[in-house]
This record gives sequence, structure tokens and C-alpha cells, in this order.
Amino acid sequence: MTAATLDIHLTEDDLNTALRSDATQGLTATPKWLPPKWFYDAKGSELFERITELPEYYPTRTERALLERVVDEIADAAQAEVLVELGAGSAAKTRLLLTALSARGPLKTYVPQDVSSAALRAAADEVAAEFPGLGVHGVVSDFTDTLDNLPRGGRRMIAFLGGTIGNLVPEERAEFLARIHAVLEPGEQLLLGAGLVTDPAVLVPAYDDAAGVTAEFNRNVLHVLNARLRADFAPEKFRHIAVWDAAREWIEMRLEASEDMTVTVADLGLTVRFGRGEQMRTEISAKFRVGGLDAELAAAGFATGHVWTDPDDRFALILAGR
Ligand code: AVJ
Repeated sequence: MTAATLDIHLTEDDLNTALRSDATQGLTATPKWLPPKWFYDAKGSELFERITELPEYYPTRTERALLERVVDEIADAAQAEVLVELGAGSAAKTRLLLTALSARGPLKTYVPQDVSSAALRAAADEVAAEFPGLGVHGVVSDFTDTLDNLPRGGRRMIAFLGGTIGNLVPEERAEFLARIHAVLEPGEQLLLGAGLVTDPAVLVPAYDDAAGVTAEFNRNVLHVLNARLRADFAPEKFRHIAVWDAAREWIEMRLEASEDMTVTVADLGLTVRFGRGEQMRTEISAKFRVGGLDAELAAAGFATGHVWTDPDDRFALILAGR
């Protein structure tokens, strides 16, 4: 058996530098905020996997069912030799794509990228064992700044699934899509999975489940700061909040201080005060309209490709060509 190889473009040092910079900026801002990528240490990745199995969290199973339905069409259209998957995580949906691409085309290599080396190593090894003959080449990086490190040679399809594009604000999305467009060669494709605007009565519980798993996931970012930056957050004193921002069409997750607190972040030499009721933003998860996504892709230079949606119009897969 050929083992998967793993390229580390993001070392523990790089991660710490980025975390220090993000935490300094976010914790000294008004209002305070933290970027969602810091949810995903080993524990956070595991909590996210649990979220995907919750009855309220429809995106993963909706996208999966949609992908099952249309994966052969995607494979026929893409004819990819290399599948690059941004934010691969546990690579749960990847098997569908890999099976279809290798049955209906010239697939040679799978390149999963993720910020979490723990999740990625396990996923890459499993895929390598399941698909003998497929080259598996993992890349540990931040999806927003490592497009330049992607392998060349062989027609590529870049898959960015799960709706993670929604973690970016519109300006960040424009930049990110333009950069993907810039690294693609003519004939190569982007496969984008995006959550669609739907009923807030469906959306909000997906981010505020009855079992409290999302709350634990949200508070995990505080455990990450405690462990990595020697902070002394008391995570249980922060309440999980999920709100639908109807104007900007995104879910916003926040942590609300349940009392006045002073938090020390030893590694940053920083003291941070929280007032009772103060809210800190930890994630946005934007939802889209198909027309809006098309426009954003066109603005980044992509040719309009195929769009597939589930029967309830809650999720879209879009294949856009260079
Ligand atoms: C992994 C970014 C797609 O926004 O739905 C799940 C993360 N946050 N529950 C999402 C998440 C709260 C998820 N993404």
C-alpha cells in the first residue's frame, strides 16, 4: 500500500503567529471578534463532526444527498485528473467524488487541504487505503493563503464544499474566488458547495441545536486560546448565541459574557475586560441566492457552469469553469 504524503505549509509556529495576531486584533477590537478557523483543534474538529450528525444541522446531509444525485454529471463535466479539496476535514463526501471521477475519467491524484493536520492525516491515510493506485497528497495550510502551493500538471478540479465559503464576508469571498480563478488553467473547474437562504426557523436551530453541541463547539475557541496562548477564559461563563442577520443574509455566532470578567492572555501580555452581556462574534455563515453566487463567480472571472440544488432549495452545488 502506498501511504499518503502530507505537505506542511503551516507549521505549529506559523499557526501560533497567526493565532497571536488574530487574537490580539479581535480581542482588542470593539466589538470583539475571533475568526472561525480557530475552532478546529482536534476537539473542535470532532465536535464539528458531531454537529454534522445533529437532526437540526441539515447542510451536510443535504449537500451529501445532492452530491449523490449529481456526482456523475459533475465527473463527466470535469474530467479531472487531480481533485483538490479545500477544507477537506474528514473527507466524508470525498469518496463519492473520487469514486465517480475515477469511474468516469482519468483521475490520478487527490489533494486534500485542511488547516487541521490531525483531521487531514487520518483522512488522507484512509483515502489512500481505500483507493489503491490513487496518489494522495495532503496539504496542511490555510485555504485563504495556500492556493499558490497547489500541485500543477494534470487537469484539476478544485472542490470547496460544505458551505465553508460562507465563513467569508463578501469582500473576502471576492478576493478568494479571484485567486482560485487565477491559479486555474483553462479547462479546469471549481466545484463550490454553498448553503442557500432559507426559512430562519430552519436556519437558526441548525446553529443552535437542542443538545448543545454547537454551543460546545463555539466555546471550544476559548479552550483553544487557553491552551495555545495561556489565556484564562472560563468558557462555561459564556453563552452561545446564533442569530440570523436578515439584511446581510448570514448566521452570526457569538459568545456572550454572563458576568463582568477580566481575562488574561499570558502569551500576549494582554488583559481583556468583558462586561456582563457583552457579545463577541466568533463566526459568520453566509447563505446565498443562486443568482448572487453566479454574479460573484462571474465577477471573479468564471464562466457560468452548472448549478444543482436540493428539492427544498437549501443547498447548491455549482461547477464553474476557468
Ligand atoms: C464548516 C463553516 C460549513 O458554517 O455551517 C457549523 C461551521 N458552525 N455549526 C457552517 C459550523 C456552526 C460550518 N462550516
